Amino acid sequence: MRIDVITLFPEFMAQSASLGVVGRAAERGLLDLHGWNPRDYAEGNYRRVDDRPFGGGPGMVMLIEPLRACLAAAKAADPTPAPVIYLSPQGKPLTQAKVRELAALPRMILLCGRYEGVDERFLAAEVTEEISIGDYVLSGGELGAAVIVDAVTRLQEGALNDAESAAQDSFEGPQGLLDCPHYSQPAQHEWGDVPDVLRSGNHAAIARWRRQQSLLRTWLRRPDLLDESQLSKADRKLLAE
Ligand code: 6GU
Repeated sequence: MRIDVITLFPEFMAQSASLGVVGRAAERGLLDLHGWNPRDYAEGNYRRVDDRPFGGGPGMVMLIEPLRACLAAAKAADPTPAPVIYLSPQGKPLTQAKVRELAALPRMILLCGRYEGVDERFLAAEVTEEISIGDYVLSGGELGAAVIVDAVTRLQEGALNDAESAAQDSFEGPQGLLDCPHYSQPAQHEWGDVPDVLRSGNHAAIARWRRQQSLLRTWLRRPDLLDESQLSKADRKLLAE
């Protein structure tokens, strides 16, 4: 998948995409990430990318023309059509369902705003959709873009070493449940012992225990994710135990 990121801080994206699962996916050719800096498309000695807002008030607004030229260059670099996604707290909250939808695309363009925002006329003319990563304030869209890059990259075929690990992650099951607890060596520790069932070798019992833990955790921590009417009879029984 190709991802173009329009940002005043392309180094930020390059850094976050060079490590771990995302870095390895890029090495494997599963992710083709490109940074585009509007400043490189700004005119004049000062290469201005922002100016004061009409009507007054604090902060700066990103100008139409450098963004327009930058986006045009990004689009022209590859013929594959791509949605233009603006990262902003006014956007639709990101969900794993949305991540799955984006991960299936051949390409997308992520637009990171800085300062107080982007001239509304650019957004109206060029942006396909607006996405938020949560109800809190960030200084710019870069962290949101990094979140999307990570989440969609791990869903690319061959990005994870153990194909199983994606399917069992939180939110990835058919019911979108939280993950179960995990344990490793030592089996006995001053902070507690590993549950016997995980050491029993009984794979059916282990699967049942894990499913029950996922259900319980989701019910306790994120009841908003759990639609009990949608649970299977077996799941409802596990939750009631
Ligand atoms: Cl995606 N961008 C910005 N700039 N602020 C945010 C956000 C995104 N999500 C929450 N706050």
